[in-house]
Amino acid sequence: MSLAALIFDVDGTLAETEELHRRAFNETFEAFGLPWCWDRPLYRRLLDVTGGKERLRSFIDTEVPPGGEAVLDRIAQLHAAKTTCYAELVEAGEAVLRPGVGELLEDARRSGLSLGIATTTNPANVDSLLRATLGAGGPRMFQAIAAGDEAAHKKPAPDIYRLALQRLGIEAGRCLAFEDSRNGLDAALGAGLSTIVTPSVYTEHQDFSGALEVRRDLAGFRLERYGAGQARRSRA
Ligand code: XBP
Ligand code: MG
Repeated sequence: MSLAALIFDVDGTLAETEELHRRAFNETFEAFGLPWCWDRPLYRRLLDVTGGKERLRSFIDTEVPPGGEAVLDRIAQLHAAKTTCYAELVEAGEAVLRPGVGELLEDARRSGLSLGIATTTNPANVDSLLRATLGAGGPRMFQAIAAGDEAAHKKPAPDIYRLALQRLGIEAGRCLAFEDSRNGLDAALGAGLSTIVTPSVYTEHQDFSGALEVRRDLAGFRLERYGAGQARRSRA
């Protein structure tokens, strides 16, 4: 069956953004007067929980940090402040597309494929990243964007990918997913999607059994190998 759409995860896949998220969390903790600082080893562990709000709650429950109890009923407020901080970092040009991503998006557009996004991060973060890396028209390159709390259950649940498929109006068998993490791979597989994995700095240690292919990055990725040409021919 010919390939009709590509669906991309965002954090770690389009760009190595988790370092910016970690910085945004730490700057927000400081702004809220919290004596917390997530270093890289701790953040790697915390990333097992997807969703910034859920990650914060899990940190408080499992690490029992000073002042944690008092934050539990202000998590949404703290997370909103973190999102603003993250947007400032992205808009300052701190995020760049990973190798091959820009070229693949352009190749997909030329091949007549639809483009989708299925991410745990919130819609505001998607918008700021796409504008910062692809220009003002970046968000419009994607026919379907499914993000954050739009899904009842976050990755590894398949909900966000099912929502992206529904918005694209294309069956899973004609799509290819791109992910960087085990949670993301499980979400995409759960939605019936063949998945290409490009591990990121925070996920390179993970097991990606079940992936169609695991590759260092998307440089030199050839759509023809996955049936894009058939899509082009079928549109001829
Ligand atoms: C990665 C996530 C997100 C980000 C932080 O999303 O799990 O929670 O770490 O963003 P994905 P928020 O890999 O699915 O793109 O604070 O907005 O959740
Ligand atoms: Mg990711």
